[in-house]
Amino acid sequence: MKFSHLNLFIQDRIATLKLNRPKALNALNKEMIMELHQAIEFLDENNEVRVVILTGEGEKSFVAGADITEFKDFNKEEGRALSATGHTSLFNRISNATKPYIAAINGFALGGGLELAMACHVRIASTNAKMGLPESSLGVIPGYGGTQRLVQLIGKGKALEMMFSAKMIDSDTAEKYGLINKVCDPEALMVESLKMANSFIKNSGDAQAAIIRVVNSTLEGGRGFDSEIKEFGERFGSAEFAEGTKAFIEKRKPNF
Ligand code: DAK
Repeated sequence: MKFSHLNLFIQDRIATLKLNRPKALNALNKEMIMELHQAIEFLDENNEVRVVILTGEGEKSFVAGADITEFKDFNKEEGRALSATGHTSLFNRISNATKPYIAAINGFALGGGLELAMACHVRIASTNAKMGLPESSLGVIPGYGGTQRLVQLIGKGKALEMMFSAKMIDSDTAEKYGLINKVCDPEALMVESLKMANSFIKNSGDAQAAIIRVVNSTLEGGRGFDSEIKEFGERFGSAEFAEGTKAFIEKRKPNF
């Protein structure tokens, strides 16, 4: 398959899906979300592929969030609708995939980028990675499942601290919190990810698909996710959202 912002390689039953928009630190725009959706549909139906590794091109960034220039002018309805579409076409799609997804976090994983990594089933990060949900610094909230999946992974107290402070944490802290499964040197990231993928391939794919369904039957969907979509849309009408996104574009601190 050919994409503008993604590279897909398949070898020895492992697919590597690389986000490729390095000049914008792989920020997720609409086109990338659509391409990721197409790639996931294709990989889900491809019986040759047993595990998918999702990573970013370059050494600096996995995904530095949703593309701020694209959503800055949205109104409430556009924000709510795009959040709902993102949930179903990408984030929930990965979380409910029929095979394991490993996020290989090679640098910044911020906002929608960390939400993408959290939608994957497991995460390995390089020592230079930085993770955070900075949405409240833009006057918005995590809108792609982050409010729910961060709490599930690291617990309410630490998750709220990360969301309130909008600060990034390093890989060692993320490992201590349980946000990631493993840390390694940047040069070893793909080797370690392939090692983990191979350890999964040895076991039953049918059983793994069933494990994903059963684990997700209590953790995915439900009122928390619906409430996030609704509240996310509400933020788009606020003066603080206008100030937060304007400040980012003007490369200054917001005045809340
Ligand atoms: N969007 C657009 N462009 C981005 C970007 C982003 N998220 N992150 C970086 N870039 C661009 C920068 O503007 C810059 O472009 P040029 O100025 O060169 O044209 C280029 O990438 C390189 O970035 P920097 O020059 O800033 O690089 P630094 O090393 O100095 O800093 C950084 C790296 C990652 C700390 C910094 O770039 C940064 O703070 N980036 C923004 C992080 C962030 O706040 N991300 C957004 C989180 S909020 C939605 C659903 C969900 C969401 C939104 C909408 N809908 C349903 C509508 C989720 C929102 C988020 O993800």
